[in-house]
Amino acid sequence: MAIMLWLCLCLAAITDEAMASMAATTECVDSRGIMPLVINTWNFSNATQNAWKQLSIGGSALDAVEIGCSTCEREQCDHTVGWGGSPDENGETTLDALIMDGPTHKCGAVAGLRRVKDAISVARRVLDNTQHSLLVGDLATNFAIQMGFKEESLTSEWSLKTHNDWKASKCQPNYWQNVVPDPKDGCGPYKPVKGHVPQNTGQNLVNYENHDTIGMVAIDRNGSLAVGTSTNGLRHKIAGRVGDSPIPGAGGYVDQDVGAAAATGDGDIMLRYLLSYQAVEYMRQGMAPKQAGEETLKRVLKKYPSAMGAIVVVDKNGKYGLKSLNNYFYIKLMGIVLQAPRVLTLSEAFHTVW
Ligand code: SD4
Repeated sequence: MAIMLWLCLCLAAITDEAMASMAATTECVDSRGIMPLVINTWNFSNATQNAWKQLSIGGSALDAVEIGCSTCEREQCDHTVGWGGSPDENGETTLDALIMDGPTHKCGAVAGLRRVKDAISVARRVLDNTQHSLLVGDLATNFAIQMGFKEESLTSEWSLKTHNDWKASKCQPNYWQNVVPDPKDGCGPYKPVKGHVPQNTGQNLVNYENHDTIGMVAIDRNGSLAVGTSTNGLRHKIAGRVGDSPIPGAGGYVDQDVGAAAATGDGDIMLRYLLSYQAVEYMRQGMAPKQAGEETLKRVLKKYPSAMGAIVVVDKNGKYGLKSLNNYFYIKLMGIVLQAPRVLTLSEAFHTVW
């Protein structure tokens, strides 16, 4: 009976009427107090809804985050997820994705995946069909082909134009430092300058034009947690660069006994702090999701006061918190939470939760 009631409420949640009704207040809790949830970074509502539909028909959290993230890959969300976006310095789009399962603590990830569009599903194959956690580059492509995925170009008209415009503007901006010729004034190839001292330039290339990884956390009706991420990384990245998104503990992390987190933003900086792992560990020590997110990001700010990034933190009971560095999440509509039957934009969530 409880399951039936749960199902009814959840199915109601995905009707247009319910989606539009921000005033609905009934919560989708079963008799064990489990509150299913989908939450993701940025305003990728089709991804959220497709993940939610999966939960509503009794699907697992793991399936929900795969379906949610692959929705964005297909839609090429903001040109920053999926094929045809964020060309690297050679003009190629490569993909990073991670999927992690709470109950088994297994994960599957791909980094620098070339010529295959379905990054999160390839990551899922790593999780399901291997004992490994992370495959990279061309060899990840070979694995994907063996698993039945199609090999095809990831270049789009948009990525081609973006790359050509960048070349025409003397390869600005770029991520080089301590090299000659001066990377602020021209394209490579570059050579290292001898005897430089490592420095934090404070340069920030992650901004409105260059962001929007999907990071998604789901809780299903059995209370199982999962997290997924998918991105094509940073625009004009140096070929071979991998960010935080496919790295367990950095782009996403889940501990079934505690909760989960997913991060978005300047992955070169953020992965140095293993932000998602840290947020979950803070919750293990007793912090609420909101405080865990805050404390985690404070660590970044100490050394990188102008860093751009954000984190979504969820405890195993479905309480969530969102926190961004330097108003990163305020750049535009930040994301979506679906905790049936109420749809909450993250901007609203900020007001109600933070
Ligand atoms: C990366 N963290 O590759 C990703 C980019 C991102 O919002 O999240 N942008 O560094």
